[in-house]
Amino acid sequence: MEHGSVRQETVVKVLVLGGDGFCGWPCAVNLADQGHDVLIVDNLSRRKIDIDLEVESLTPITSIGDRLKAWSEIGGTPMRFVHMDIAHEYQRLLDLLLEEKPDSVVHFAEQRAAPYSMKSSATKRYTVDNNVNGTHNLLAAIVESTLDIHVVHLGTMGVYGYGSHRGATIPEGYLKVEVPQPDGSRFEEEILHPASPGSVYHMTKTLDQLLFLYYNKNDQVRITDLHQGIVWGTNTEATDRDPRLTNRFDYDGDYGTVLNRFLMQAAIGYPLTVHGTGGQTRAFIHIRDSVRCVQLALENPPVKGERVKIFNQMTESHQVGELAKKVAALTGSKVNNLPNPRNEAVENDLIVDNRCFIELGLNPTTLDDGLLKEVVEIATRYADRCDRNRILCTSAWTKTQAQAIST
Ligand code: NAD
Ligand code: USQ
Repeated sequence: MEHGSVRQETVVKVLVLGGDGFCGWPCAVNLADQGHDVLIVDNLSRRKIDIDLEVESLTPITSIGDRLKAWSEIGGTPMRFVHMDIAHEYQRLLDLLLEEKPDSVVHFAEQRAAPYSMKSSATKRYTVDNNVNGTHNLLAAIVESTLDIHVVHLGTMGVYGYGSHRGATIPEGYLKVEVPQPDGSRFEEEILHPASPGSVYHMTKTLDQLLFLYYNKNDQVRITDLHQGIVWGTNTEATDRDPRLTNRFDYDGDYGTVLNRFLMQAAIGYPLTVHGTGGQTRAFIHIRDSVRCVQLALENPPVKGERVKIFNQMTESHQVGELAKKVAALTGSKVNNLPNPRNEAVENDLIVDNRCFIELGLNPTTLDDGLLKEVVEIATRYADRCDRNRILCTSAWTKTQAQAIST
């Protein structure tokens, strides 16, 4: 087998919704690399938002057409592409399902940046409309098609919230609770973990969860919801095979996520932008592991009638301030504690149960394995493409934060 990849014995047909994005593209490439029949569905809205925000991926990315051509030219199992807005083209989505009869759909197609979702009423409304409609259209279309399609959805660790969990371990989606009765008796129940979103974007993911719960209960739609942490890194072994396959690297104040931003900032000698004290603890996962987890989820679908499977898709937790210190120690960068544009807890604990993926064989890439390599190979190579004016986060959660960051 080329490049040492292992092909699955059964070829499955997979639609990858949002397959031109940061997580979706390497995931689609990986599935094609396993020999699966991959059809990418994307409305290219992420590329259009870059144009609106006047920013570009730090890495130069080619068009979706060139990406697919390059993949075929280097001998990859060809992938197809359909330009479609899943939130607003219901009939086309239904027709596509009926025509293609996929075994599975991986759903990445949402507006995923918390700061962008908090930028203005327009971006709040866009995020809710796009994400909730997109997910609902998919579920309604699956039911209308009468096909038994497994949905793998990319959710977020942020549905659990980042307040204090008082040292408790966050379970994989469901929480066992004891309900006290007036007569003093108690009964036990397993419920969806209470939602506590920290942005309009995160709120849409909590709404997605209810849509899944309902369609699973009412129509037995088979669903795996992956509660993913912050993804860092850029390429996978497969997207590294040709420069035209390179993945995007967002570093700007709206779409850049914290660790990749710190790595890029270190590469250009910009003081690391820690919001507040840096006491916020978050969950992280490398893009290589994210891709592998999606594959594992596809290979281990729930059976008909099983409740929604929820996996915590993360490999390690870190405090933002500690991460900055780690990157600074490796690179000699300065750390800058800035007023926080977000309305979030100054400090929180985060202990996460991620047994499901570990038991399925995930062998995590830790920060210590890949961090320096990432700084040197990507951020430094493309440092001259960075627009320093786009680094600071300017989307404020409320007027209070807007005032604080403007002074
Ligand atoms: P991204 O913005 O890079 O990719 C999303 C893709 O979906 C884009 O290509 C976009 O054009 C497409 N899209 C959006 N709305 C669409 C619509 N209505 N119809 C068709 N296509 C549409 O984001 P990403 O970082 O790849 O994230 C993918 C998913 O993973 C998101 O749902 C996100 O919430 C989740 N996630 C991401 C991270 C992370 O750190 N990047 C972490 C946890 C979860
Ligand atoms: N932060 C800084 N400095 C920065 C950028 C961010 O201190 O320059 C802080 C933020 O204030 C926040 C934390 O770092 O406390 C994480 O911010 P982020 O932008 O890296 O991550 P977030 O907004 O939570 O969103 C990202 C993805 C989203 C995904 C989520 C997973 O954009 O799609 O759902 O990570 S999670 O965080 O687990 O909810």
